[in-house]
Amino acid sequence: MKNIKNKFLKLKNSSKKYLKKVKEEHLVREYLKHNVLFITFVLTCIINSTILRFFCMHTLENYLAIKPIMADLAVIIIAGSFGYLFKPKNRFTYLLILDIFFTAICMINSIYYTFYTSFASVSMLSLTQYIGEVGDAVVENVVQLKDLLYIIGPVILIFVHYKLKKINYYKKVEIKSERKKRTIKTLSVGGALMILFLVTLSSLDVTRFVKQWNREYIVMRFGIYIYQANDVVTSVQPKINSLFGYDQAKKKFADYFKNTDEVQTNEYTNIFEGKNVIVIHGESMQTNAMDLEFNGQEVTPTLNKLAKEGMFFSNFYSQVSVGTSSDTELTFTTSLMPTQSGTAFVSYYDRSYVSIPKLMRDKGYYTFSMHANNADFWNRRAMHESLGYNKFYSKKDYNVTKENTIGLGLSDKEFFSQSIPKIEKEAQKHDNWYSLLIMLTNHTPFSEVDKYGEFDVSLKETVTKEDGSEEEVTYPYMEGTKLGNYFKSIHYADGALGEFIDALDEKGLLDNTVLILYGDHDARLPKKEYNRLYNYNKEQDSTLDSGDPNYKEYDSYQYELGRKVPFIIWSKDMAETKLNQEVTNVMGMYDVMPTLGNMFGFYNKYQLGHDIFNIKDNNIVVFPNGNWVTNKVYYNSQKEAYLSLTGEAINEEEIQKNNNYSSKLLDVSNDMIVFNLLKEDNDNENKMLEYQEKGK
Ligand code: GP9
Ligand code: MN
Repeated sequence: MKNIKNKFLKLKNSSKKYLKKVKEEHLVREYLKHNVLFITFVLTCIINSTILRFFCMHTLENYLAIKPIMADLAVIIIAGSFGYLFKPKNRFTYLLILDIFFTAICMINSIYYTFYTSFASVSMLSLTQYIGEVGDAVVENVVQLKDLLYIIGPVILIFVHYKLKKINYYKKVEIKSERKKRTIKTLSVGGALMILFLVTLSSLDVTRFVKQWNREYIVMRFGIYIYQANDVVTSVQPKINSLFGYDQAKKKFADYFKNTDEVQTNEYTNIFEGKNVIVIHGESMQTNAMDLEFNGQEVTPTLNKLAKEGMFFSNFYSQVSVGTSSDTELTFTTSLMPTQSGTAFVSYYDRSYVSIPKLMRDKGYYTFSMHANNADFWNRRAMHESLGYNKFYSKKDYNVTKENTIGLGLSDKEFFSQSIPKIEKEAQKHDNWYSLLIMLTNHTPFSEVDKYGEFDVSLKETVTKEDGSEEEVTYPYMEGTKLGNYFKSIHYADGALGEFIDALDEKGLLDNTVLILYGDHDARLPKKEYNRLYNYNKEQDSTLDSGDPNYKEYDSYQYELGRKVPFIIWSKDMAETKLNQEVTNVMGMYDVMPTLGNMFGFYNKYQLGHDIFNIKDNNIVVFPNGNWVTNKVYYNSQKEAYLSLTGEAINEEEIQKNNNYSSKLLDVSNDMIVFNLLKEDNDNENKMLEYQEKGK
């Protein structure tokens, strides 16, 4: 301790001395005098990147954000520092090239943002059609004066250089032997700034950076230059991944699917043939919320009603990796698993997929998706096309204002109500249609509680007092907790869903329609709050002691198994039919495509899941991290531990067999995406369709 104190004092003294020296010897003035060109370079680049953020994201918080300035500055200084290695003339050329490069990044992003309200990605360069789109728009009105403003940066640098040359500045200040020293000193300043920036990052910043799906967020935290560098890495990585191992992957793939040719039927085969479809992507909806009531009020009355009247899969899991929402979309539509690195939506959007919308399209359906968020979130603009949606209604098709926004974007109630006329229009134009609506409001951090409407999550009890009179006592219970806020939020989303179904019915849009709803993933809420939920000690407003006779165990297994999400198939007239049932066999998102395929009459030879009505209690749900669950056992691959779900002893051989099955499945799935193994099949199929078309 004493040691640390001494060191601290030493550091304090030496920095004091240094500051004194700086003051006495006018070091700042001297530095400025000797580095005019470099300083001009730094200033023009940092002003450009700040202007870019200023034009794109107009909130006070964004204007004043220090993190992106620090990051941009560090990058500019580090890159520019190498200029000192050159003699002045070449140094100018070097800095000018850098300046033009940084300016180009700002300009391209500025134009891209004007058009797409998001930042540019080099991976999109292969999408020529978008360039075409942008090209047309450029002629019309996309390049605005503000996008040209950035050019002033390099112009100033050129101007300053010639001015300096004129007054013989370089000859006066340049000392050849100092070049290396100046480079190292400048590099160290840039490096120190970068370290300072890195330590300010939160874990959320880091995960968002890795996922690269919310580009605005990354630019706001990491600055435009780091964003673009990260974008290049994420765009190039899939290309590198697919360079090696193609032959082996192809062989494994052929082996895996060699016995899956025959189509199995059951009592639900073709039961929905010809029906229209509305798929609802229920953001962060968890099954455990459906079982709960607070003071006699259900948390999710709409979901409960749908589950009661329709087909409810109560032992159902999503299978997401870092791609969360987008991973679920992938697995739902293709019966493939998320990729082992990156996310399919961002890194592998240009692969060939066999998907529900494509197969429905082959059956004559018109397919469209709807999400009132930025179309570039999770790269949906590109990926929804790859997945076979004819049309994607995104933020630009909705009226989004400050008033109707909650959390990430347009509130679910508004989203649904503005979607109705769009669905109506499509329904009038097309005999058969398939749609996907992606909800948004029930998204972490569930903090805009005042916008969710009234839903009390306290505990109210009526007690009889000594004099016989009754009094209502309120205990805080889940009020003020994150889990409590989640219940308020999902209650809001559930209400929005209820209103939507009523409105659809009023318009007659439910008459020949099947509604399919899934929760996209769990809400990732703290385990200890579930402990409070299930073990509330109202007298002390705390959690019951584990020794208490009423204590219900909620360990990490319970928590992991509690991540179930609802999956419901519902239509207006289903309550009286054999379809009205609860399916309790364990099922995963990858089983949806085979199960629905049988019901609607389409088939994907390369599905990884199974029709739940064929596989029944023999099913296994594999998670991207290698965990898996069956009706009998849950296996955690990180801990290499398992839990029997029936109380029966578990056979080690079975664990081994399932581990092998899981790792094979995950490998094949990953290879299919990375090496684009479905391309040939799809190409052949397309040729077949063209041939049939021509033959008509
Ligand atoms: C983004 C939304 C949320 O548009 O779908 O994605 P998530 O954070 O849940 O993956
Ligand atoms: Mn989600």
